[in-house]
Amino acid sequence: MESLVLQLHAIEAVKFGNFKLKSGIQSPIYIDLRLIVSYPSLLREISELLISSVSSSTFDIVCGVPYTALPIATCVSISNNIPMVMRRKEVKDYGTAKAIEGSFKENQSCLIVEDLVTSGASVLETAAPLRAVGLKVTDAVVLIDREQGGRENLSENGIQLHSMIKLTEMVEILRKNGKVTEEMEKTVRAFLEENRRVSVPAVTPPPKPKVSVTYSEKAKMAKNPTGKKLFEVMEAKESNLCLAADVSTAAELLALADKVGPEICLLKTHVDIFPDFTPDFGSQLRSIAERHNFLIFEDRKFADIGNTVTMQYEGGIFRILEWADIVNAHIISGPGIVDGLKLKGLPRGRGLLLLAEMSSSGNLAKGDYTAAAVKIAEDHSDFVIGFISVNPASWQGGPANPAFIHATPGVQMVTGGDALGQQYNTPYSVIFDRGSDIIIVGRGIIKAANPAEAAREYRLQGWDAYKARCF
Ligand code: 5BU
Repeated sequence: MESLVLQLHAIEAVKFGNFKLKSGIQSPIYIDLRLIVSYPSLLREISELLISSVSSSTFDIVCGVPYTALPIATCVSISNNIPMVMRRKEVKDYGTAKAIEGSFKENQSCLIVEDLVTSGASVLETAAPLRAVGLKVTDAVVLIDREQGGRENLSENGIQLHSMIKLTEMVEILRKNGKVTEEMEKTVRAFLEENRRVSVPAVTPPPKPKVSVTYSEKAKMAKNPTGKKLFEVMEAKESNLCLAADVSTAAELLALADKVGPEICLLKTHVDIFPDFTPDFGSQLRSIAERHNFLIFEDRKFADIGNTVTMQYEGGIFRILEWADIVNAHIISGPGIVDGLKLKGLPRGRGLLLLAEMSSSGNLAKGDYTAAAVKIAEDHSDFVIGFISVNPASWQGGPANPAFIHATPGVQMVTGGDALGQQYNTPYSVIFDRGSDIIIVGRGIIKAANPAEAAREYRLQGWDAYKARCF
C-alpha cells in the first residue's frame, strides 16, 4: 500500500493546496485518479487490489461510477471474467436512451467500483439506476475513503463500503516518506475533523415505466374514427408495424403493398416521389388496403398556414384527402394548421398525426416543442390521433394520453444510422423502452432480399415487445 500511495503522489494524483470538492466544501487535499489511465501497471495494481477486498465470485456484474472508475471497472471485469455494465451519466433523448448499458438479468448482483468516496453521493447516483432496472446493489469497492461520511451514508442505503485506504493513512504515509510536512498532515486531519459527515442530497430513483394500456383499450378511448380503427386493426392482425414504402415507382409500391399487406397495420407513402403517379393510384392502393386490412398514411408533413394546407390536402395532382386515412403535420406554424386540415379531414373521418419528435440527428423537435405538440393534440383530440414520436417515455409525465397513438420512424433490427442523419433504434427499444405504439420501418424491409419475410420478422419483434410491455 505504501508503494501505491507513493506512486500516486509521484504522478501528482494527490495534491495539496486549497480545492473545492463536488460537495461544495473547501479541502486542503485533492485526489485526481483520472490520471491513472496513463499508467497501465498502476491501473492494474489498483484494480487487483480492489477486487481482492471482496469475494469476486459473489457478484454477477460490475459497474464503475463514471467516469474515473470506468477503466478500473473494465480491468476488474477483464481479469476476473465478470461482465460489466455502464451507467450513462447523461441519458440522451436520442439513441437508445438507456440509463444502464450492457446485458443483465433482473436480480443479478452488481458490485459498484469507485475510485474515491467522500459523502457517497456518486456511488448512490450510480446505485439508483442500477436498482431501478432490477439489479441488486449491496457492496461498493473504493480505493480511497476520504472519511467524510461516505461509509455511513452508503450503509444507510444498504450498501457496504470496502475501502483500501483511508485519507488519513495516505497522508501519514506521505509524511513518513518526507513528501508532506507535519504541518500539512495536521491541516488535513483538522479539516477531516471539521468535515466528518458531508450529507448527501436525496437521490430520487428514475420513475418506473407506467403499466401499459393495451391496443384494444386504446381503441375504446380514441375519439377519432380512424384512430379507433387503427388500434382495432393492430389488435386484429397482431401487428404494430407500419411499412414506409419508399420505393421508386407507384407500380412497385402497389406490388409491394400486396406482398407485405398481411403483416402491416399501416402503410406509409411519400406520393410525391413517384414518376408514374396517376389519378387512380389512390383507388388502387385503397383496394389493396381493404383486401389486407391496413390503413394508409401519407407522410406529407404539412407545415404551412391553415388556409394553404386546406388546398394542399384536398387539391393538386395528388388529392391526398381522397385516399389517405392519415396525414401528418409539423406544428411550426401554430395550431391553425390543425384547424385547416381538420376542416377538410374531419368530415371524411380522417386522422392527423403531429410531429412531436423526429428521428434524424440534430433535429429541433424536442423539449418545449414536443410539449407544444402534445398540447395542440389535446385541444384537437377529435381529429389528431397521435404523434410521430421517438421517445415518448422520456416526455414530461411520460407518453401522452393513451388515447393517442405514438408512431416511431428510424427503426431497424440493429441500432445505427445512415449517411444522411437518420438514426435507428430496434423494435424492442421503440415499443418496450420508449413507450411507442407503432414501429415505422422503411429500408429495413424494402431493401431486404425478401421484403415480405423481413416484414414478418419486424411484425413479430414489434408484437413481442408490446406483449412484454403490457402483459
Ligand atoms: P427508413 O428507410 O426506415 O429510414 O425510412 C424511414 C421513413 O420514415 C422515411 O419515409 C422517412 O421519410 C420517415 N421519417 C423519418 O425517418 N423520420 C422522421 O422523423 C419522420 C419520418 Br417524421
